[in-house]
Amino acid sequence: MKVYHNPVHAQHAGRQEMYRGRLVPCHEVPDRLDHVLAELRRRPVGALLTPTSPAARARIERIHSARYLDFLATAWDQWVALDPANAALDALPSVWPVRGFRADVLPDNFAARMGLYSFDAGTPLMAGTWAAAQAGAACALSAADAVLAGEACAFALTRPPGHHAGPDFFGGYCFLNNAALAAQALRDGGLDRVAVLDVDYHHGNGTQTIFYERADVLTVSLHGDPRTEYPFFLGHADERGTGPGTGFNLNLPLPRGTDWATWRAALRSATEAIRAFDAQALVVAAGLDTFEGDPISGFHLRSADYLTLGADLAALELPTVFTFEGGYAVAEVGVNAVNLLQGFVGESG
Ligand code: Q9C
Ligand code: ZN
Repeated sequence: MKVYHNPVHAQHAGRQEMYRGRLVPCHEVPDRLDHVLAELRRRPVGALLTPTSPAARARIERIHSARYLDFLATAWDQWVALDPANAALDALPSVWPVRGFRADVLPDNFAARMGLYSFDAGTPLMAGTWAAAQAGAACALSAADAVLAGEACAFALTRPPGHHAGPDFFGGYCFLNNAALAAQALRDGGLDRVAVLDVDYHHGNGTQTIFYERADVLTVSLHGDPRTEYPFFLGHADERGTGPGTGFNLNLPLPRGTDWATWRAALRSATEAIRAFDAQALVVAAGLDTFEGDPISGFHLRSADYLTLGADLAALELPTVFTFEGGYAVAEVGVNAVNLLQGFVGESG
């Protein structure tokens, strides 16, 4: 296994997110990735690498719109231009175009543009966000390229995470959709059918939206039921895809409190769908926030369960790219992530 880690991830370090009327400390912190790196140095599963080249804009545009990327690239400068004192603050959106508003007219106002390109007030943007997100995309693309070159599996160890980010929006701590970038890179590298399996606690709404009308990328997500769990407005079982994509999205929502036995039974439905699709490669959006100790989630998986999960995924016998998504029990996220990878590679390491 090749592990591509993001050397500039810590340039994205949000201070606060909006929660129940207050600004509270961010859950998605640089320490998360550092714990995974530290555990990988203790228990190596393969070579620790950094991407050899930056992510080409053309490869990112396979997933994200040009106007969204232009916005992300300039957002920090626009924020500071409003007031030089803003340089000491994170930018957070506070106004959104809901049903009936127009999304086609690009507003001059910066707050309006933040809202146009986002869906929550929990995802701060700061000076280093764009650099970190781009380097993360490079990790995802390098991991896909390694698999295309014959590697059995590769891990994109990056933050900010990606699975909530859509074609032209950020949210859920995500800016660029690393799993979607990897899946598209596998398609562009010549594979006809790619499956994305999202095991993060939260529904992978960005990935679902990106591929919703397509039959060449099967998207499957196991997650907390959106009736009660973030991101609330997508992730129901009746969302099966549309147009040519009909039948190529599978959501497996589970109630808060779900334990490993029930979760694993749903995983079996997911892997059966991936087999039936006859996928040629797999992208796993590897969130570790299904852990019993996660501070913002409600499933009860234990650290040892990630070893079994890794082995269950390996049983698909597909070339596999993992992307690092959620997981906010910071002290345990390293052990849990490396258990997943160790379970996947097995005794052979
Ligand atoms: N107080 C990922 O796991 N906020 N994103 C929930 C917590 C949003 C999670 C409220 C959670 C986003 C990649
Ligand atoms: Zn999550």
